[in-house]
Amino acid sequence: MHPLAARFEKNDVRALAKAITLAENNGPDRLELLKSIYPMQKGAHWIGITGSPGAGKSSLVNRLITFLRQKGLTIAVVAVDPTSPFSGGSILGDRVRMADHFTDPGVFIRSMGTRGSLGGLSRSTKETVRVMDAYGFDVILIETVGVGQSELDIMKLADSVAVVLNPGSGDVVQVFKAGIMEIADLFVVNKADMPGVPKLLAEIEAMLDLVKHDSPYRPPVVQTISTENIGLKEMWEALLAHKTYLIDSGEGTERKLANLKTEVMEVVQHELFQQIWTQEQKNGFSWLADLQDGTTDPYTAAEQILSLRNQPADKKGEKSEK
Ligand SMILES: Nc1nc2c(ncn2[C@@H]2O[C@H](COP(=O)(O)OP(=O)(O)OP(=O)(O)O)[C@@H](O)[C@H]2O)c(=O)[nH]1
Ligand SMILES: [Mg+2]
Repeated sequence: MHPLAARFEKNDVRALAKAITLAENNGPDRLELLKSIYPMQKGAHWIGITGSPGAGKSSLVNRLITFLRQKGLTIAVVAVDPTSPFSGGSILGDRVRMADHFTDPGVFIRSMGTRGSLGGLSRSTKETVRVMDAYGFDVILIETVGVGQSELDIMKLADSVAVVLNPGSGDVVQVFKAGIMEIADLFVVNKADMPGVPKLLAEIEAMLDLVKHDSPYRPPVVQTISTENIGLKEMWEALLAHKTYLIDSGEGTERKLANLKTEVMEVVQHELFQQIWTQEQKNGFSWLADLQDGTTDPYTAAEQILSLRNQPADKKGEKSEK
């Protein structure tokens, strides 16, 4: 077993933080760690929380943490910011907002940006969530702004996806266009203290009639005012009901298998890229000069890189010696 994983059993939170960093930073024993972690997972409820910027996702997460802590549950949060290469901006706001929980050992918060994930944000998010699950948190909340394909991919890894909408925002059209509708398991009408709630509710129902008319599961809609702790109980009950549905219908198993397939292919893609990158770094990107001279083209160069990878190790040695 990887030494960091072994320290999980003693509830060593520094080992948890280190393990996530190792998973993110492509350390040499990254795969060893992840292999140790995988069977240690305890089956936490993975909950995705998505919605437009400023919809109140972080406020909801923050209040939900307090609510769930009162029930004796432990919670980990991954705040993903795919739009920013640096963990600044809105994540900084989240950190401040979630600071209430900083001293609580039953709560662990981690923010992630695209930095370090080499374009595989959904893969690295999944690895982080798995590490958190192995550590033993009961609930894992994954917050991300729902704007693009990478966010959609991230949300697909969750057991239950909550989409946060606001009255008077035109959110429904956005959600529909972005394809989020299909992956939503719960709609949260947050800022229900603002005008326009009945209109938004009608829009959501109309959209559900269109998209989910032949689906065995119709996502429920709950109203919240996160700033006043209103609707959290209903939100939590809806999430629990969805988890029960996943188990009873067998859909949970199906989803997990589909996700595993994607995950393996993502890992292959990532590891292959890492190998080739290392190989080319060693060879000093030797084709670059030919490209500059115009004696080769990007496609031939790529072919040569790939064929070099397929050569037996001894031949590779010969090549790089010359
Ligand atoms: N009136 C009202 N304001 C709210 C409610 N929930 C959140 N807000 C406010 O909305 C603003 C945005 O809240 P956040 O929780 O940061 O929203 P977010 O979705 O996490 O934002 P990003 O992470 O930047 O996308 C804050 O000023 C909150 O105080 C609510 O129920 N009612
Ligand atoms: Mg936020």
